[in-house]
Amino acid sequence: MNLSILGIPMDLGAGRRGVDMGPSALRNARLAGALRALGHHVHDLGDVPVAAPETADRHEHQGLVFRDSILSACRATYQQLAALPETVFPISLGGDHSVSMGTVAGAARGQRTGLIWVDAHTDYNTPQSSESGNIHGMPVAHLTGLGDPELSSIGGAWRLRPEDIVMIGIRSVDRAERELVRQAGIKIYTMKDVDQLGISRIAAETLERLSGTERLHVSFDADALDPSVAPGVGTPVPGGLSYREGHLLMELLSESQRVTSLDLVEVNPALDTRNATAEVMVGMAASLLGQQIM
Ligand code: HAR
Ligand code: MN
Ligand code: MN
Ligand code: MN
Repeated sequence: MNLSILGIPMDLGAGRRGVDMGPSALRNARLAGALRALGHHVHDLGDVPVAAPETADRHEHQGLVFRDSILSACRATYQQLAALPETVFPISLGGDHSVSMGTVAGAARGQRTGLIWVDAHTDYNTPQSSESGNIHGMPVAHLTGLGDPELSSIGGAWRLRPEDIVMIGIRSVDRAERELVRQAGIKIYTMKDVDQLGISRIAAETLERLSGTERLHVSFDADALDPSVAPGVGTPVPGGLSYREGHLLMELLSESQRVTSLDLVEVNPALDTRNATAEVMVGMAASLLGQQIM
């Protein structure tokens, strides 16, 4: 496959600084080399320009922290990805999870797209429901058209349908956010579901549910994994996916040959131990893109 890597070194959407170093950490963990070893042609597009928090205008546009700078970076991300040929598989490197307002819309290329959101959090807050004002808790709501009108139209008139979203690994949802997710009808597999059903069944059900979509995007937030596996994240939540559960999910999605784009987000080297979290995430990408045990 032709893979294109795009970095979005942005931490403006998160409450803690440091995820802007995520793209460097993932490249240093030999992302491109690991994917080339699987036979892919890998092209690195470099990084999207992002304002630094020290110079960006923090002013809270209707409670949205750093909204204008995040909008600019997500628009630039969208434009780069939307311009790629349809046969190219984009891998976007965050950055905090607000980057996905640009990556999912761009990777969709205007087509009906299924979204597999692997995360401890549902990231379905609106500006009204958010308790923090941090935009990384809001990207999915905006992709479905809720919230700030400009953040929700980064991909023009394109929208993600709530019935085309599946979330896996969930274990931290704000009170008002829970109501929004329920109302939208998004399919959620909490960690309780992972424990009870197992990843194998969840992967099969997910693929079945999203069988009507033209494209399939995996957005992998490092905090979906248990903090013992992925310590370098800004909002760790105990009780996450094990190393093998993460890999098995990626292996089963890979076997389907239906996935068309990927995000690796929320890797925070400032909170990490010897780049372990970036290395684990590179392994997840390799499993999604064909690495096999035998
Ligand atoms: N729900 C909280 C908020 O909206 C926490 C946001 C989640 N943080 C992330 N994204 N790392 O998944 O502020
Ligand atoms: Mn090339
Ligand atoms: Mn997230
Ligand atoms: Mn998260």
